[in-house]
Amino acid sequence: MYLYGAQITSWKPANTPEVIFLSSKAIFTEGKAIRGGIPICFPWFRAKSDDAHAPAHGFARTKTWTLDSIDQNAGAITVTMSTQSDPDTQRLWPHDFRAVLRATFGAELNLKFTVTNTGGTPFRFEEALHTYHTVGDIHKARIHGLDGVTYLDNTHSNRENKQSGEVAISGPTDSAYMNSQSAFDLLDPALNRRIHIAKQNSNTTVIWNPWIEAAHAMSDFGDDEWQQMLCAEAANIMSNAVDLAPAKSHTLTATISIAPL
Ligand code: TA6
Repeated sequence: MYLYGAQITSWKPANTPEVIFLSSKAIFTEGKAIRGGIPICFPWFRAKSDDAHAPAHGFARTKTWTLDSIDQNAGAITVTMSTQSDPDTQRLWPHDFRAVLRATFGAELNLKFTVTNTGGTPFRFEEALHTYHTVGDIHKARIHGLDGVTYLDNTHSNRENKQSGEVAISGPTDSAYMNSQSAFDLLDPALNRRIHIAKQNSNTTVIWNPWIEAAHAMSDFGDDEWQQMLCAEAANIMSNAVDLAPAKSHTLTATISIAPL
């Protein structure tokens, strides 16, 4: 886990391969997002709607956070990091906030991302725990638990669709499942495992795989790495964005656990 972006890049419980994917080409340079791990997207997702020059996915992932505490409890380690508004963030987003990530590494990986409005006016924000999962073979992987959910397909200008059955990845995939709080499973026959993702206060689930062309176009991503990763993100984006009144807080929680298939 890095202070840079409060970004987790590895979680490997006993007796199972690494759960979190990190690109072999990831760049660790100020101002550049780390390719892989669990980037925190905040306070907007993808491009900023009113400023095409603003950094994609907000500024939280390219900020250096503060380490608040490390606690050990019942065989698990909880790391708490925080960041807040400053003149740089104000230039991009004129609001006062404090953000805290509380990450508990144990038999499960539990993430609590809390945003507090420390200013005097309400604000609206988007957020995502943009988790890159390691998969054994993307062609065989499936997402179970989104059947019947409406999603916006970002590979086709956010065209609306309805999920039927399990999600299979058979090409470039960038889907936002809206108004969905339900838990879901990433089924991975190649590694004989099920990654279970439960979430609270998250109304969007984003599923992303760049596939071949986009993989080639990313200099910080290996040309063939699209076959070994899948992003499954607990989020609140677009019509699920969060409105926060002054002095109020919002906590998005995601809990990742592993089981045999
Ligand atoms: O979560 C999916 C997504 O929003 C895609 O649209 C794609 O752009 C991906 O994130 C990666 O974004 P990045 O800014 O890290 O290259």
